[in-house]
Amino acid sequence: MDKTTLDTIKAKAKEIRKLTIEEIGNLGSGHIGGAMSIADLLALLYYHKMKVDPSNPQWEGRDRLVVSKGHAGPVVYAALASRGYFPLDWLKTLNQGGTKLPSHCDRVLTPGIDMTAGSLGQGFSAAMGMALGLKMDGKPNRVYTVVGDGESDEGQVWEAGMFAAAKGLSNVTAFTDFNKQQLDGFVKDVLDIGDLSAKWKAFGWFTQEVNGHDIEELDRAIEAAAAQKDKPAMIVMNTIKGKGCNFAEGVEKNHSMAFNMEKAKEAIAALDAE
Ligand SMILES: Cc1ncc(C[n+]2csc(CCOP(=O)(O)OP(=O)(O)O)c2C)c(N)n1
Ligand SMILES: [Mg+2]
Repeated sequence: MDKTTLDTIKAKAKEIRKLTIEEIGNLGSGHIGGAMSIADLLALLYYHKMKVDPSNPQWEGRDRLVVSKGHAGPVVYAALASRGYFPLDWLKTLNQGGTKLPSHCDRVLTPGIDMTAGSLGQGFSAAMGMALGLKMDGKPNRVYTVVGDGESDEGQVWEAGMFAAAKGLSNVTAFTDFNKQQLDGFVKDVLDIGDLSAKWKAFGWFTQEVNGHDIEELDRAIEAAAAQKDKPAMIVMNTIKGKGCNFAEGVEKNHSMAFNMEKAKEAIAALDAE
């Protein structure tokens, strides 16, 4: 990746973070922690890696993205608005009456959302079904999907994982947002998932582990995943829940937080000063 591209993606990741903080601050509360941990990934996917056409969200030739941890909706909307799928103004309507941007992703309401999610485990399964359909049709589209580490406590994730390996779904690139925290606390305390990479490998997936905030490392892992001929690919991203939001990063109770615009503006100013 050349320096100009890298700088652009980093700038977009920062923009996506700022839009997300503002969007949730405007509403007064929301899932800030798990939103911030995937901002770098979304910037890389939407601005560099995925084949998409924001002016035609349903374009048949597009790559698909299923954010199975559907409570991260606000950061996906920030990325979509930033990329031009819909006006930035829509972000002010997050989770309010009549909105097209509900707190959890909804494929019927929002241009650019490929799958409804929120009931943990289901989006990931649906992504494997999409990939099988595309493969059966001989289509070149890739399916990208993001699953949470707490979400990986769901048995359904592992059933879908076993299925994808058995069907040789090499058109899948999945990411685990391994931010070590879930709703009620640390993943290791709620239900320890142990060595995630070893587990995905044992399930027959081509598995890599990266720093999920290092754009270049992520980019290389996505390239290696795309080169697979007969296996689905899992990229376990070590991330920090709340990354880049000064009052959420490194905090124990950062899953869903209540905060106002004043606090949001302070966090945005802190990001700008970085
Ligand atoms: C089937 C199901 N059970 C419980 C919930 C409630 N819930 C929403 S988010 C969440 C924690 C998810 O943790 P993780 O996947 O680690 O998300 P992140 O840290 O990325 O925010 C829970 C338990 C849900 N949405 N769906
Ligand atoms: Mg988590």
